[in-house]
Amino acid sequence: MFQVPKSHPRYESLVKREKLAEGVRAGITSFQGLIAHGRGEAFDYLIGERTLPPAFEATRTAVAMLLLARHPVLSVNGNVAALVPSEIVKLSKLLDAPLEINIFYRTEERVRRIKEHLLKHGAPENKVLGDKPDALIPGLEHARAKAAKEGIYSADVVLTPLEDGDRCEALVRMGKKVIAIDLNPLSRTARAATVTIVDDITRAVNNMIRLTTELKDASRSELEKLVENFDNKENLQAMLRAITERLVQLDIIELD
Ligand code: PTJ
Repeated sequence: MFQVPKSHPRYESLVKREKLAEGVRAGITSFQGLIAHGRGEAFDYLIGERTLPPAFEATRTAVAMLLLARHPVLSVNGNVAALVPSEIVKLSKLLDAPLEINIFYRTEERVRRIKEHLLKHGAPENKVLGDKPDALIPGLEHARAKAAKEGIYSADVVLTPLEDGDRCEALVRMGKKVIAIDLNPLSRTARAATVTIVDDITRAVNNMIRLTTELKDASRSELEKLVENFDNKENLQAMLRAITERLVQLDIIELD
């Protein structure tokens, strides 16, 4: 792996790129995953590479929803496995929610490698699903339809980081609550999800770990209140406003 000097002003961003490049070399991440990350980076530049208040509010709501869930499942793709393997395993343990490998550019070899990678990062074998799919999500014509009956297929709440809009919409049609993590507030996924966290996956998952620890002893009614008071459309609008206000303050654009 290329050693990024710690003193580099874009150290964190360059380390993420290295993790993804290493993910491709290890057969975990798809080549297309690099392009998807580049799109995310562009939005993160506009956001200011930090968690903005509406994103934090969405994260808190997402955690409340996961804590209230009967059967929560965390979906893992090639980018998630490369960028936040130990963090996603930690979150899965804190929430007692299984991980399910679900990838768009599916090959059985890549599924196997992602599974090995998650096990290496401490996931218990029986908490990693997706290598033996036995159900199909209705309405999808690509490999992301493949699901585990005891996993995403029967889940009531699904965390889907870096998702494509198709499956997000299909899961919502099945009556599930879908939590997306997507730096692009304009994406189809962001619009279709029940809760969209417009934040970088690394920051979002770390915030989720912290908030799960904070909220795990809260009463059901407190958690329900957090969920009821949240409106995804309003939150996305607040994110777009926050981005625009930031750019105006930087004197990059002028609004009439
Ligand atoms: O491993 P696979 O085969 O499942 O492939 C994974 C990718 C990401 C390639 C696949 O799901 C895909 O093509 O996704 P899309 O449709 O490009 O959507 C990815 C979304 O994630 C885009 O809207 C990006 O802006 C966003 N994104 C990219 N990097 C990050 C991100 N969001 C949060 N954190 C990031 N680091």
